[in-house]
Amino acid sequence: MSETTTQATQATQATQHVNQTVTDELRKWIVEQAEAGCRPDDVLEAMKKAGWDEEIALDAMEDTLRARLDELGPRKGRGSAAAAAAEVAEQLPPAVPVPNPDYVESMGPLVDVDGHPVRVLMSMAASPRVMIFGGLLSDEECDQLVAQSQPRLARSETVDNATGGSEVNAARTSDGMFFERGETALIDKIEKRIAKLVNWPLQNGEGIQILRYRPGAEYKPHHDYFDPVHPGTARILERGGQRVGTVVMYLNTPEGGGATTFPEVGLVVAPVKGNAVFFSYDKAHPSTKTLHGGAPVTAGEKWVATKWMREGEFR
Ligand code: PD2
Ligand code: ZN
Repeated sequence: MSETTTQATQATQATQHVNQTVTDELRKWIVEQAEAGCRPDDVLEAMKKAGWDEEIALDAMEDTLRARLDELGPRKGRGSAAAAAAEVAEQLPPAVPVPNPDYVESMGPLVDVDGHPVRVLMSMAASPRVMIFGGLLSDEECDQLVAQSQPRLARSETVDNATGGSEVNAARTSDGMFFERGETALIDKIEKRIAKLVNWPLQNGEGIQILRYRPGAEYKPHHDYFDPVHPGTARILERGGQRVGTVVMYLNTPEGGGATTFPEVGLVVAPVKGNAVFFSYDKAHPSTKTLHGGAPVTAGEKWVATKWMREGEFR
């Protein structure tokens, strides 16, 4: 371990907070490390060793060093803090094109998607990019999706990071199934509607997944993109590259609980039959702030249909 890393470890331990609150003391220490020429990777490692969550540590470094750069101004900002901040920024994967609905406020709240009216209930431009749609699916379409999927439900699996296969996971206590793309006339119609709404090729969509949550079931916060550091990811990316967008459609209105939450930004989306939440992520990185989860269902059942979109053709 280099000398700067040792210093970093000691200093981070001194400023550690079990509740992961980024204090002024920690920000001061991050700036000191950068200005002493400590590499951002070493600072991050030291913070992780001291018990900081990686995502919180990365965010704290980025925010602190960007703020320091602004404080120093354009000319003075060419010192070591600037270099360190640039290095943090450069470690981010490049941004890629993402699905994006054609919507501006001046259009009014109703968007016509091939004759099907969809209501824009909320639009957040970035960090995270999120839109909430009312009436993306009709009540009959929701009921049909539930009926068609029910006989094929099995305990949900999530991606096994080591192999790229799938495994049953305690973080996801729902039952689910996948439709093939275009498997039924209804699926085809809904997929075409989504492709048009979010301006993304039909061929880039994975097959729609249906999930049923019973009381107590939840989907703990996660990112929908595949983490590039996991060994199984390369295999998954062979089929169309990264995921770049998600549409979660609510097929019923649960009696209690079941909201879709974005805990980093305090956003809670109420599950309402026929409505949907859309979000996109232009890099496979927590800086997109797309960490999201399905809160526990407290009464009744919750049914959703999820459409994930890839960078390229999914086959
Ligand atoms: O059911 C949900 O609310 C939910 C939450 C988080 C679904 C997904 N993620 C998903 O299907 O990716
Ligand atoms: Zn998700």
